[in-house]
Amino acid sequence: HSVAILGAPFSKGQKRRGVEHGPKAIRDAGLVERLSNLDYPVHDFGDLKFQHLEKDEPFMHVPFPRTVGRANKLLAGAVSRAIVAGHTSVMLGGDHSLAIGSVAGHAQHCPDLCLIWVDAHADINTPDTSPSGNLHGQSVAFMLKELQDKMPDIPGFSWMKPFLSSRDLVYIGLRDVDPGEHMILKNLGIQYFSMRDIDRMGIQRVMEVTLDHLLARKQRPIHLSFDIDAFDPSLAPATGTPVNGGLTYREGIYITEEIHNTGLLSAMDLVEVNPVLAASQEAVETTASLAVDVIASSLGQTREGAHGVYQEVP
Ligand code: DIR
Ligand code: MN
Ligand code: MN
Ligand code: MN
Repeated sequence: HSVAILGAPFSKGQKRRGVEHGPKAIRDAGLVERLSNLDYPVHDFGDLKFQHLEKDEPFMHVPFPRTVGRANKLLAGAVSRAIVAGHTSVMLGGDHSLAIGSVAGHAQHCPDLCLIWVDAHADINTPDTSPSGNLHGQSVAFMLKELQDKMPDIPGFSWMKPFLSSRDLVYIGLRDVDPGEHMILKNLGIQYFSMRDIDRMGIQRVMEVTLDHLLARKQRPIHLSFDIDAFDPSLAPATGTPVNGGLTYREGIYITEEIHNTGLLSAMDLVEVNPVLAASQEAVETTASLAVDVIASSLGQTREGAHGVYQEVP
């Protein structure tokens, strides 16, 4: 199995500048070299080239709808081609609106995929419930079949249709959920683990229930969408919407190790690394190097070490 790295330097799903430099920061932290220690080929396909639109009027209070829609259409095609070519797709954001295209592209060839969303936020607002209007807080709402009649026709998104059922989604790390989002989570009965749930159950039990919920009926491809702000801001300061009380390093890596161990990870996103918002170069490097650890661990780097199958005991 091989890995495809797709850079997505894009920031119009929210209003702060800088998150478009996420892919470069993550590569500079040594991503490709770290993945070359694992035992499969890594192809870095470079950065996608997103088009700038001269005129893109807001839809209701949602900014840049056509720009975000078009970027995600391009990304969906790239992810879909990577999956068809037999790669595990690794998308480097960019803001989290990019998950729309990444998961949609993955679903084109894996319609039975399930989605694990690791984030401080639920990103399940509709334009009506969204306090900010920002599309990076609405990504999941575009995907869910159950929200179809709550989603207006937003310009730029006619290329896609909702493709995911609410029972095929699990959240981990939530601690900043808007009132309208909480209503959606409850009404649709979506499985989620807030930071409070992690405090109560422990991350080991959280992962057991997560994987059981998604995989007990049948084994199917996993899409992991990892927002770096799921981590505590002390570990990931360079991000647009940090929220106190996040995942520890060990909780984050345990999540990705367990996902790797299923053998079912088929595509992932690592989003919201924003090098411009860090207080220092050190803060940028801390955050980007954490992102590299998350990706490497998702793809099989272990903390206990590993020896190759053909290696002899000295
Ligand atoms: C908020 C923040 N719920 C919104 N969302 C963020 O704008 O919809 N997502 N920051 O990552
Ligand atoms: Mn997010
Ligand atoms: Mn977030
Ligand atoms: Mn392995």
